[in-house]
Amino acid sequence: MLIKRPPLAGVTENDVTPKHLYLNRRKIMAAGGALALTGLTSACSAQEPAGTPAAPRVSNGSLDFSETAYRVTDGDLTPYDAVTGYNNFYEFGTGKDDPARYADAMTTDPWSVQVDGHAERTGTFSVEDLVDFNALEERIYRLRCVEAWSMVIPWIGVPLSSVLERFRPTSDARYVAFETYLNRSEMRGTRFPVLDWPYKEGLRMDEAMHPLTLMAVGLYGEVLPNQNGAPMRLVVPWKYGFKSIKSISRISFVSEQPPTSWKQSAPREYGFYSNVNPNRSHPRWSQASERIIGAGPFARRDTEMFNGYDEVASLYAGMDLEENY
Ligand SMILES: Nc1nc2c(c(=O)[nH]1)N[C@H]1C(S)=C(S)[C@@H](COP(=O)(O)O)O[C@H]1N2
Ligand SMILES: [Mo]
Repeated sequence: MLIKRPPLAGVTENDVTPKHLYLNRRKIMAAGGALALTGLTSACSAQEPAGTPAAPRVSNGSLDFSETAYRVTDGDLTPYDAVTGYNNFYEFGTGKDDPARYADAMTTDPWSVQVDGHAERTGTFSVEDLVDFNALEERIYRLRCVEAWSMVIPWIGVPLSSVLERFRPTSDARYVAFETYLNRSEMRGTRFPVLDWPYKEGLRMDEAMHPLTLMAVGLYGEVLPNQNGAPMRLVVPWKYGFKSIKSISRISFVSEQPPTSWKQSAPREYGFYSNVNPNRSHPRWSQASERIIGAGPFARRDTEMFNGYDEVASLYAGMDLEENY
């Protein structure tokens, strides 16, 4: 199916000729407020095999993402307004529109990330220390929420492996744990004990280093809106959305499987792995199909194993994924 890239507000397709995104330190600004409509549409008109992405071409400080879409997902892109208006970010409330309404209160600049544990380099780092802004890629990934809905989003980021390698993790680092920033005055949802704050997530090291795993800093050609996890968040496309932790402020290299917020709060419902699996129902609902957000009230699709990203299957060879949910 064709990937259609909807124009951003106030921009018609005719206005859009340049295929360039201009980067200005942490600001990702699309040229003229618009994106590579024509370029990306043709680049993504067919299902393409996953592979090593071409490096974005850089000229005069501008990046051309038109040929770098790493993995083309079938289905239309979710409209920008749904991507940024229908969110889970419980630190700002449990309603889907709470993050869009309240996340602006979060200070994202300056931002510091504590890196600790089994690595040769540890300490406190800025976003620029972690992410090479000259190596950004655009990747169109489907994000499948455990609540049985999904969105297809053009993310901008770098492979998480390129972030983690900077710290030279040692052989004792078998897992990597992440924490979200916590500021109770900026995050009104954290006044309630919905989860054990700060929000915590984790990956096995091989999952973290897998080339599909992204550290995202933008979407739709823009810097990440706060409600989507500014200034940087994970996107782990073969796992339920809650593994894709937002607004990361701590990264720890650890030897044991780390505690994760959803598993802690309801271990029978949410496991550490949380791979998208249509064959294993959530105790309270089926995972066999999903609602397509932004495509009308009745739009649904069948859920695919690993959310369709089959290339990760070998990570779980020999594991019982009903046990290790
Ligand atoms: N810190 C934090 N990260 C989070 C969440 C959250 O509540 N807090 N929700 C998760 C869930 S359940 C989903 S489905 C995705 C939603 O990402 P999106 O709002 O950018 O689509 O973020 C995940 N990351
Ligand atoms: Mo979710």
